[in-house]
Amino acid sequence: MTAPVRHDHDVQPAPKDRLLLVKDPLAPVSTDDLLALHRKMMLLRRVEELAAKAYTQRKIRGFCHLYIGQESVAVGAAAATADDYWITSYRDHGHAMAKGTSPRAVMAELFGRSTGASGGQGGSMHIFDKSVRFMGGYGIVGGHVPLANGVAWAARARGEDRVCVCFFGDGAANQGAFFEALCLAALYKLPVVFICENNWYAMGTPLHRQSAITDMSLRARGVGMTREQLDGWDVEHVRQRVAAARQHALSGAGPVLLEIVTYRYRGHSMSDPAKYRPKGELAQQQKGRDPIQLTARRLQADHGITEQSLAQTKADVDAVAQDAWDFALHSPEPDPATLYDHVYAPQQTSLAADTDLGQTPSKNQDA
Ligand SMILES: Cc1ncc(C[n+]2csc(CCOP(=O)(O)OP(=O)(O)O)c2C)c(N)n1
Ligand SMILES: [Mg+2]
Repeated sequence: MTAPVRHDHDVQPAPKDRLLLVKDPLAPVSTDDLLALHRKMMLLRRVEELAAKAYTQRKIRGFCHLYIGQESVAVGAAAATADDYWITSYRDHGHAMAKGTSPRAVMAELFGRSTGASGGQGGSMHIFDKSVRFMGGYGIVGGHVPLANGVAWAARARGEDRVCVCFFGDGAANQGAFFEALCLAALYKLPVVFICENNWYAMGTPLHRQSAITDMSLRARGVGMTREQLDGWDVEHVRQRVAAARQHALSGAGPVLLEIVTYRYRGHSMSDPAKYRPKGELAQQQKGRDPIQLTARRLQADHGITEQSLAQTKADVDAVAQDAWDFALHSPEPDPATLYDHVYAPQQTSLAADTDLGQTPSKNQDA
């Protein structure tokens, strides 16, 4: 008996819910590794506390979105994807440092100095560091999600054993480009790990007022993508589940959407006093679920680390952050002659030389 012919217009059953089944692929974290994760989270926080101070002193201008409270997500993810590509939104200082960009290069970028990661021409929202495969922060909500597909496509085409990790917010998961990118990524089984950092708010709008469903990982279901929702306050747990998602995506089984639930302590940006939060919500989060406190308690209880040693780590981190401030402050501003650099790609690329691209369009092409 031959199989029934399937016509494209036949009604198909809804895609099955594909949950991420890969078990924790990494060995449990050692004391040294946990100390390193703890230190990195503290560094992200301290650099951003200084950035907030610099902003109020008008040393940093323009937009400035802080990542304070969410550190366990980027730091845990970095421990599982050290050699992979990353791309993110405007809330990018923590991501860049977690991926390996130096605090000096981040702070100098915030100060608009030529020694910054993007030569001082990007600022807070546009840190970029190819040397650590950090493919940038982007200001258009959801706009970078399709770019993640391109990065992953290129990595696969070159035969690299790498995924693209794409971070975005709960608000971005309601944007059109996000849906289109998810659809194509699933269709082409691209090696992307999409990470929705659900920090409960998009600017001042709480999640339940942006979306009829509040489990954002369900966005994967309609396109047949594998998904998982997890709490993001425990850096060790984030590390394990991002490693699982990476393994799945690299196996050829297709991309994964991880929704990692977290919380931001500051306003949306430096100009937002965050008056929309219910009373007591922030204090409750800081007291019960702070990722840095959680790791500190674990280091003491399960790894025999003393309070004195943790205090020393804090002093070391404070010094590194202060050094970044001093470096930024004493760095030169970009040369005005470079103002228009990097706005457009150079016209004469090898591609342009081989094709019609880059040639002046004829009158007919103009029409
Ligand atoms: C296409 C687009 N629409 C609106 C904005 C204005 N805007 C900037 S951030 C933001 C909220 C995004 O929230 P979310 O995705 O949850 O990220 P979070 O800021 O919480 O990290 C909005 C609406 C924008 N930058 N781009
Ligand atoms: Mg949000």
